[in-house]
Amino acid sequence: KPFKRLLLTGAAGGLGKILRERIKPWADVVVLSDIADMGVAGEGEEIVQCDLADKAAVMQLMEGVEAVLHFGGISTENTFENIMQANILGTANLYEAAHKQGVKRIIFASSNHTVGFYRNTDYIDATAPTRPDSFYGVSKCFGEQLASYYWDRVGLETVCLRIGSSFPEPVDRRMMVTWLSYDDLVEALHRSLFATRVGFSILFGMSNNDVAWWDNSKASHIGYKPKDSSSQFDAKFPDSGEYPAQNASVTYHGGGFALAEIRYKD
Ligand code: NAI
Ligand code: 15L
Repeated sequence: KPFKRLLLTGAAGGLGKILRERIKPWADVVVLSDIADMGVAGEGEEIVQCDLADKAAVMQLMEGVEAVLHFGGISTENTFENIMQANILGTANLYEAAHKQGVKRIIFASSNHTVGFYRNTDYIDATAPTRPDSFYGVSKCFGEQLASYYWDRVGLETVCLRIGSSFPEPVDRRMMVTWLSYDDLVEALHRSLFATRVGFSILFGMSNNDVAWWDNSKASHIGYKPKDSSSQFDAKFPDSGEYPAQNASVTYHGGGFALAEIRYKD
């Protein structure tokens, strides 16, 4: 198998549970980590329950690891204080441990909320300045900048996968644009892990949907080829063709995140 030890953080989460089954062929041992319970380790799995904000624990977690799929953290808007611990401090601990342990590449589960304040009439590529729509989005921008720094300074490679909406199917009209099927998520991760050279790259994680807000031409070296399209769900959203909509929750790329209250602390 290509890797001896591959680490997946966020293994107890929605995407982590899907990936746990799908990434087994990529490594002799998949190290699964989360702050939450992950059940019993199967064949070829090791389970390490820890808080990413705990630097010593993350250092230990990283021993012998060759590559990381970093999906752990708070995945929607929250207070700044909570986001700071899990996503900002947690991601900094992860990068420092990865550097110290000689990890070659990290795939960072970034988010469309790094650019969530662009409007549904904007079509952007990876060179567009970030426009986060939430503390959550700001924390993902921090993660991306940290990845850029570790690449330039010590040659640790990262693909920042700016995931749109990765769920079994779109649940609203906005997700007809932002949807990333689970199969295409796995394809994006596979290409990102095994492309010859990625340096610091940004890849938008979306399926081959009829309407797109994001242009992946700057990431052609990764070779990501989505196979699914949200068009298979057209019947659920018969007015999708009328994009852009006049509904506030789809005014911005980030949808409702851009409209949420600012909550600094609990
Ligand atoms: P999720 O919330 O289901 O999973 C996140 C996991 O991280 C949870 O199991 C949680 O226990 C764990 N976690 C939270 N704080 C932690 C801490 N301090 N230490 C260790 N583990 C901690 O979210 P989901 O949907 O599985 O997303 C996974 C990743 O992908 C997240 O980083 C999210 O921001 C990102 N993402 C997901 C999108 C989606 O459409 N599902 C879209 C864009 C980004
Ligand atoms: C995200 O970043 C979240 O993790 C996910 O729960 C969805 O809200 C997704 O973005 C989205 O924008 O649909």
